[in-house]
Amino acid sequence: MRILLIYPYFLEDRIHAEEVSVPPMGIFYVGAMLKAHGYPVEILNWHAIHKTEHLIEETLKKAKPDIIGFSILHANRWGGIDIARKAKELNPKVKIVFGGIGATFLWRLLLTHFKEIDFIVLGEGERTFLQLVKTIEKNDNQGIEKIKGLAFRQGKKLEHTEPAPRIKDLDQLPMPAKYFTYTHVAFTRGCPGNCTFCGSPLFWGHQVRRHSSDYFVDQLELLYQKGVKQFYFSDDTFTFQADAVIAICREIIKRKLDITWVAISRVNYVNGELLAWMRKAGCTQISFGVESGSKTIRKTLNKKIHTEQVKKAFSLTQKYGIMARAYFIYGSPGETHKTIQDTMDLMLATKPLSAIFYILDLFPGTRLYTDLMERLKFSDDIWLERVEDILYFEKDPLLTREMILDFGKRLRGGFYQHLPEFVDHLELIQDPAFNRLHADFYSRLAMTFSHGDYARLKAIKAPRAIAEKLYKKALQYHTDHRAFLGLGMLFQQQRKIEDAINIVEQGLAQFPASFDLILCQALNHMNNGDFETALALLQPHKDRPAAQTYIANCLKVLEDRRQNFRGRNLRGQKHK
Ligand code: B12
Ligand code: SF4
Repeated sequence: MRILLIYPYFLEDRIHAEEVSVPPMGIFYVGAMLKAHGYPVEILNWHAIHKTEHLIEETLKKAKPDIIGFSILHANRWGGIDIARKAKELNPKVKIVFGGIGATFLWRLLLTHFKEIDFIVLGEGERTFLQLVKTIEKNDNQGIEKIKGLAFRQGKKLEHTEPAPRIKDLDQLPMPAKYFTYTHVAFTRGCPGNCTFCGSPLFWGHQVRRHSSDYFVDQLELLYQKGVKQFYFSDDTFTFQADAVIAICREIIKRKLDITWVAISRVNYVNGELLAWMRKAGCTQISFGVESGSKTIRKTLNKKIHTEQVKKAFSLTQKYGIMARAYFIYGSPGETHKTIQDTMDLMLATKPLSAIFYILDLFPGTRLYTDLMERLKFSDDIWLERVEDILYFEKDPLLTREMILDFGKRLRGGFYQHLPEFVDHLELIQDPAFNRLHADFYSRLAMTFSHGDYARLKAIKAPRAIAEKLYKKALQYHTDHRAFLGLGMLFQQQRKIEDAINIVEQGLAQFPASFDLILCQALNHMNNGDFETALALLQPHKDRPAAQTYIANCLKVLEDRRQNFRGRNLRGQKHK
């Protein structure tokens, strides 16, 4: 049995490509389950394959799969359908299986209208898919009906079996890191929340299941050994069980895993002790769903959090030097200029250093969607249109596109306008044990202003001045490689070459082996016209491609100078 697992493409390009470029974590779990049972599996991240379309056919022809499983989030279902169609054209016998949150909630529609799909795995996929593969291998058509958590066609009828019981002990799942390398990991499944716009509650259930701390850290360690240093913890509410998270943090520290990670949580699931451990174990950012400043809208969204909890969680998180990121949603039922002002007020009170503003989206499997469907009397057939998604306001006569655009502009504008104040307002806990971490926090933040997202946004005034201030703050706490380099590069951009040389010199005294600092210093000297010093710095690194270009530059200039000098001398001699 040759099995391919494919993460298909979305229809629209994203401004932030990283939102869609990483395959969902689940595809690795499903793949690991098959590998552990001896099946050859290949995972294809085809989020951008439509840009080189010929590769689809070429790859399928070469791989000759017997089964293809697709990981479907709602918005990439058309990519899955297109690829499935092509695969069936090439080999009508190939079995096409859709799984994932987008397939689970639309299984009827997908099986009714898209004959190229043979099976849909409903919900948690590992066990059901394994059983399906075994059954297909045995050619056991009767066996299909005994597999729990499956939907399929039988003649003209659609069938679905009873839901598969959720896996109680997640540690029983084969560890994906033994077979694959990836950066997104999840400790838990399920969320204590029950927000009306979110598909997670119905998909995963309300009971939060989790791995043991050891399994989770073993996974991190395996990936770390394979070279992964930055992780994205994908849990809905990573900090759901504080003691388990603290155990993870202790273990990361004990095993000396030099990693950084970001996580998602709810404002009512953090406290000082927990945040301190998280920071010490490498956490750099926590994203919190704040959604709206209007209590009425939060109620409509069933986001059970209070304004005071939001403020407290943000100030506490940032005190420990963890970037607190706010997710806001606008364009919700009942949204008006007044409720947008409420959101703005909450944002001003919360002072996040990062904020993402989403327009409320309609997803099958959410209460918002089901309620609206009942109220407006439409059916799942709306998804037969070749669109990625439908935004809530498109279905609400009280909201117009113009209003939504204006809301978004106001919120984003307000955030960028006030961001410099939020930065000034930062107050970190004063504890020498955190000095090195605080330096790291400030220099990371500075970097977003000097070279990252904030550097590119016109709406933010004087980002480089903010960066300079932050880099200097970092160095007040501790020597920090990123701060030396960042300042060096900033000064270089501003043509303050003497300042740049000074600060990089200080950096090199602390980090003499840093090639980045050496390169920066070499450039400083080149900018100063001192090519001999630059060359002397670069020569020991002549094996590195980045050094080679500059070495060639220096040699050329020095040679030209020599030639000129000789020319002048010769001309001078003739003159005499
Ligand atoms: C972390 C996260 C992100 C992260 C990382 C995403 C990633 N690629 O890993 C970021 C921030 C980048 C992100 C982006 C987006 N996300 Co998101 N995200 C999540 C979140 C919180 C966790 C995902 C996760 O790791 N789950 C744990 C793993 C184990 O589950 P899994 O991947 O679903 O896999 C299991 C099953 O689905 C199934 N399965 C999956 N694939 C396959 C394949 C086969 C063949 C089979 C048989 C089974 C199967 O079996 C797996 C194991 O049991 C979920 C909510 C949730 N809890 O699921 C939302 C969620 C998936 N995201 C959502 C959305 C809308 C998005 C975006 C479209 C947002 C945007 N505006 O662009 C993008 C989509 C791009 C993308 N590549 O994911 C929605 C999806 C709704 C929908 N019906 O499609 C969710 C459900 C949240 C919500 N609002 O309802 N997301
Ligand atoms: S939005 Fe977040 S808190 Fe609410 S149910 Fe979904 S994952 Fe949980």
